[in-house]
Amino acid sequence: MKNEILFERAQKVIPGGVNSPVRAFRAVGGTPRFFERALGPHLWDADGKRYIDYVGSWGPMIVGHTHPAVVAAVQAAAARALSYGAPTAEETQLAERLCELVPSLERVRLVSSGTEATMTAIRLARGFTGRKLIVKFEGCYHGHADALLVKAGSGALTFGNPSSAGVPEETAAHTVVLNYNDTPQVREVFSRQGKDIAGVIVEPVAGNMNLVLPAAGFLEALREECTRHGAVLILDEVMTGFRVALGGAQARYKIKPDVTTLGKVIGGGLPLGALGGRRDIMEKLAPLGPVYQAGTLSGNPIAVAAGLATLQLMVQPRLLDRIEATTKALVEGLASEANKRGVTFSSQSIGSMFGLYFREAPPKSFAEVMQCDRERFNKFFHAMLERGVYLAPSAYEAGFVSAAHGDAEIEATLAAAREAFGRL
Ligand code: HOZ
Repeated sequence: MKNEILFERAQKVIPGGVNSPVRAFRAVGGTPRFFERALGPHLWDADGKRYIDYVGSWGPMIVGHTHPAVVAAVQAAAARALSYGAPTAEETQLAERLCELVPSLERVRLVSSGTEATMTAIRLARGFTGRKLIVKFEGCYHGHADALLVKAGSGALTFGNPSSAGVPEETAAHTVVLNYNDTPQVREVFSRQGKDIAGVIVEPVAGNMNLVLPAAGFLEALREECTRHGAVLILDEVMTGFRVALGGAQARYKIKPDVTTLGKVIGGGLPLGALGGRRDIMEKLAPLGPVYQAGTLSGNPIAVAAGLATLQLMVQPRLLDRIEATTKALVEGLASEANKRGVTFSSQSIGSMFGLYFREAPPKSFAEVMQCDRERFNKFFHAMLERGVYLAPSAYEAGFVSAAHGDAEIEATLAAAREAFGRL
């Protein structure tokens, strides 16, 4: 009951009652849960109900909620200062750690969100090449900067506004939208417009139209065409960074981008993003170069402390392998439960990210994602929620597992799924 009361009150002062659209539950219907605390793999809502969490704050909580080492680092940092608006040694330490883990990063700039990182990366690609066109892929979501809200995924897709109102046509005209995994189309566009393309931005594993893996040769083709035509290849690893592999999806797929955008995990649950890449490109950023970017809270000491502590936990031997195995057990278990009950369903995972699809096989394109049965997803979502499992409230989001999820959570989730599939 308390969730309902809180939602009603929120709607009187916050548009839609939420500060980020997907949270409003409009895609799945019903009342969003208002959370009061979280620990390890669990969340507790305002009514005191406990959930196994597969959203993980949309990705950041890879070591589990309120990990004692992260909380201690945050408390120690907060006791020293909340913000300086001036450099600290820890920012350099975090940049060094990122360069170590992701070898394509020669220089790193810390910002406060993934959106800021991608927005800056686009400006940088344009400033570096002196060109205007940006290539993106339908269903990929790169935050909410104007140039990137064209046929976007995530909430934009969920609510039927993949190209947002308020983005001037003149801005959208400089964004070329292609089909994810359509290599011939990429080649064709580069052969026609290659000399005008400033950069290509892509989620190396798409996680904002559910989860779609890159087809063999797709990322390689992007690399080749960008190199051939002098365009900047931007891998948006805000979601995949440290989830698909410790070195990001780029390590797993062996693709070296020119620029990488990061967020989520690198802030350990606090607002932090980053962009990094080739030195000659990154040094076009102010104060060294003419491409402007700034932020009062950039490199905030508390966010940096949370990020450093999280990455310190992530480098423990075999931690990622363990989360990957847990994620696999989850998706295989779900598919088997669906199968036993004759429900048309498929699933897949990579690292600690997963996708659930109400269709025969995992989709390979945006068009195939659109073929998933949304109504069935919504029913499944609510049946799971009732049974204490918190999935993303949209059929177009990837799911996330943390190091705190273990056999007990997987078993409990599969027990809930057994009943949920039975009710579809
Ligand atoms: N853009 C996020 C999902 N891909 C949602 C963020 C949120 O609601 O917090």
